[in-house]
Amino acid sequence: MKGWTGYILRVNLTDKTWKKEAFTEEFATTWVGGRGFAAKILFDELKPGIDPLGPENKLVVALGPISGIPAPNTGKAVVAAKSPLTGFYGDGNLGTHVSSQLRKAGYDALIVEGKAAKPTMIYIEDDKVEFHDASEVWGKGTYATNEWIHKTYPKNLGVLNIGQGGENKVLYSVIRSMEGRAGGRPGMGAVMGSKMLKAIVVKGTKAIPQEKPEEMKQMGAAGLKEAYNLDQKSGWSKQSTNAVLAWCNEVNGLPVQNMRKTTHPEAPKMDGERLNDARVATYGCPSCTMHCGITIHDKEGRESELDYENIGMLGSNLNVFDLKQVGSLNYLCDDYGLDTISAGSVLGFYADAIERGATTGDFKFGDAEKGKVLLGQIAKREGVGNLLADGTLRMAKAWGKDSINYAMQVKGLEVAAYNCKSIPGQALANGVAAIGGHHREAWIITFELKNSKRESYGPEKAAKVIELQRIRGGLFELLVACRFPWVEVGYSLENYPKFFNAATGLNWTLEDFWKAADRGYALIKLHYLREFPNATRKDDYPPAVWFDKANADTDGPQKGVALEYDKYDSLLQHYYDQRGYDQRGFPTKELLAKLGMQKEAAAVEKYAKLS
Ligand code: PTT
Ligand code: SF4
Repeated sequence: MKGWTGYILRVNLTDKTWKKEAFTEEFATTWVGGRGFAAKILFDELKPGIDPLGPENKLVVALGPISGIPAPNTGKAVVAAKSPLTGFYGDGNLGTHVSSQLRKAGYDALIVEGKAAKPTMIYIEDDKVEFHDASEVWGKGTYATNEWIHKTYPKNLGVLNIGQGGENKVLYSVIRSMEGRAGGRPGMGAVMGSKMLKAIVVKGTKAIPQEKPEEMKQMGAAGLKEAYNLDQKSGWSKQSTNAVLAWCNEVNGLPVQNMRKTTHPEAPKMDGERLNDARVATYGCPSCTMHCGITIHDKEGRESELDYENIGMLGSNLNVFDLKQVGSLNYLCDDYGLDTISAGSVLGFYADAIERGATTGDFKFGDAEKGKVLLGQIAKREGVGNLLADGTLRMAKAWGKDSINYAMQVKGLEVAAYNCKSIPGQALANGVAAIGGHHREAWIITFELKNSKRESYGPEKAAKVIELQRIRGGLFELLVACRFPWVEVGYSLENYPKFFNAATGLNWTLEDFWKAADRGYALIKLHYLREFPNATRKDDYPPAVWFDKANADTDGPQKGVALEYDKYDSLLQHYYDQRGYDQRGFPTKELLAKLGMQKEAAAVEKYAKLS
C-alpha cells in the first residue's frame, strides 16, 4: 500500500503508553484520509452517550494521502473528536507542519485518549513518544505557549496547542498551530483541555511512501507554481478572504447586529482594500504559494491576523466598524484559543438578549472595550463568562423567553458570517452542514446570487449544495488540502486525482471521490442519529430569526424578504431526495448498502431505527 504510511499512532495520556497500529488497505481506500479517517475511527471507538469532556473521548488528528508532499496546498490537518458543543462528531481543518511531520514520523493519523494527571505536552519523534510537564504554561495563552515550545523545538516542527479557553473547557475553544492558524470550531480545544493536554509537538525523519515519487515531485512543483501565478494574476491574496466583505455588504448578506441587519454604511471601513492598506505582515500555511494571512496592528499595537469571518463576526455582527478594535478582539480569541465565529455570535446574542429583556447586563452593540473584557471572562469562565462559554444554544436555554429564535446556531454550532434571511441556498448549506452551522462545506452564496435566481427554493440549489459538499467537505477534507487554490484562484480540480494517483498508484477519478465523500457525509449523519435517536428534520433548519418577517430588511432591494418555512422545507426535501435520505434526513438502509456501509448501519440500529 503506497500513498498511505499504513499506520496510526495511538497515545494514551492516562498510563503514558503508545502503540503503532497498522490499518488495512480496505480502510484506506474506503475512508481515504482526513475527515474520513477521523469519522470512522470515532464511530467505531466511541460509545454513544459518552461525556465529550471525559477521558473516554478521543482526539484524532488525521491526514490524507497527499499530506506533507509538496503540492498545492497540502499543509493542513483535520482535528476531530466528539464535540462538547454539539454532542456529536465535530472537526476542523487547520494549517500546520503536523501535516508533513506526522507523515514523516510514519503515521497518517494520531489518536489521543485518556487524561493526563497534570498539564502535559506530548512530543512525538518517529517511533518515540515523550510526555513532558507543561505546568509552566498552563494558564498561559497560545502565543506564550508557542514561544515556550519554540525555545526547545524549531519552528518547522508540527505544533498544536491550546490557550486558556481550551484549558477551561470553553465549548467553542479551538486548537492553534502556527501564526494565524486555528481550527476545530466545535470545541476541539476543550477536548484537549479536558485531557490536560496543553500541546503536541511532532517531528518526523522518514520518507513519505509514494508510488511515483518523481512524477509527484514534478506535478507538485508545477502545481505550486501555477497556484502562485493564478493568484498573482487574479490579485486574490491582496485582500484574501476579506475581498468578500464589500460584496456581502452590497448584496445584503453581511452579519450586522446579531444578524438583525444585512448591511451597514460603515462596513466598507473594514473592507479588503482597507485591510490590505493596514497590512503589516503576511503569513500562511506550509506548502502554499498564495499566503493569505494578513496581519494588522490592533488597537493595543499587537499583530493580529484577520480573515473575513473574523471581521464579520467580531466586527459588523457586533456593530464594531473599527478594524483596529476588531483586530484586538481577534487577537484575544487567538491568544485564549476561542473560535472567532462562535465568540462573535455569542457576544452579539448577549447584546441582543439584553436589548430585548431576555437577560440583564451592561454590554451593548458597538462596545468593543466591554467585548474585550467579556472575552477574558469567557476564556476563564468568570462571572457571566461562565454561561457565555457554553455557546448560544445553552445561553438561550438558560434565558428562555423567545431567545432561542435569535440564537444564531444550527445543532449547537454558531453559523458563520453570512446573513441568509434572503439567501435560501446558503441557509440550506448551514442547515445541512455535517457538523452544525458552518459555511465551509457549501459556500453556495456566489452561485446563488450571481448565476441563479436568488429567491428560488428549487432543486438546482439542493444540487449545488451537494456538489459543493462533495468537493469542499469531501475531496479537500479527505485528501486534506486547502481548497483556496480551487475556490479562490481557479486551480483545476482535475489535478487532485492526479496527485492522489501518483501517490497511491491507484486510478481514481473525481467520481470516486464523490462516492467517498458521500460515505463520509452518511457516516457523520449516523454519528448524529446514534447520539440523538429522536432527531427530526427540524434539526436541519437554520435559526428562526431568518424566517421572521418582522426581522426583514426595512429598505433596500431585500426589503420585507425573509425565508419562508414551507419553501425551506421543500428545499430541504429536494436535498434529502437527491442524497437518498429519508423524511427525517438520514441515509436509508438502501443508500448505506450502496455505499458499502452495512456494518455501520447495523451498528446504528442498536440505538435508532433506519428507514
Ligand atoms: C474555520 C473557521 C474560519 S473559516 C475562520 S476564518 W475562513 C475562523 N478563523 C479563526 C481564527 O483565525 N482564529 C480563531 N481563534 N478562530 C477562528 N475561527 C474561524 O474558523 C483557515 C483558512 C480559511 S480562513 C478558510 S475559510 C479555509 N478553510 C478550509 C477548510 O475548512 N478546509 C480546507 N480543506 N481548506 C481550508 N482552507 C481555508 O483555510 P475550522 P486555518 Mg481553520 C486565526 O478551523 O474549525 O475549520 O473553522 O484553519 O489554518 O486558520 O486556515 O474565512
Ligand atoms: Fe493556508 Fe491561505 Fe495558503 Fe490556504 S491559501 S494554504 S489558508 S495560507
